[in-house]
Amino acid sequence: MIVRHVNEVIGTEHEIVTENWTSRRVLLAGDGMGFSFHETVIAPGTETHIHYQNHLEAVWCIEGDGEIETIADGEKYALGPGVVYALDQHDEHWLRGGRQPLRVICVFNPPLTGREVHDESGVYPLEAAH
Ligand code: 9YT
Repeated sequence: MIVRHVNEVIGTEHEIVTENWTSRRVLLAGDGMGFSFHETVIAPGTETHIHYQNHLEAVWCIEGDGEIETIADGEKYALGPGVVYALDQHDEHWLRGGRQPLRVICVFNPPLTGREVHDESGVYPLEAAH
């Protein structure tokens, strides 16, 4: 069994800090679960273009606020505690931080290896170097 605390990830190579978000990747491909499991905090007032062409992602919002806009149809959805969204169609979207930091728990399939950051098209490569 694997038992970890998010504090073990903070400050390590498995905490990815960007201008728009911080991702603490607690379970990764190397753990052999078939998915990766992260805590992500979206910074207030930010806007990130995301298009996970190689991955499925489900997101559970825990605290804070924000918004997601699907680019194909321009639909906007308010994000806050209890909202869950799943990018089952590899949906290209804008992810926007609100007034407060938006803390979410995310699952990726296939699992991330640890160091992925969006490229200029909002994509994570299928396999990133460790
Ligand atoms: C919700 C979302 O996709 N945020 C971007 C970062 C991502 N969750 C990650 O790499 O953990």
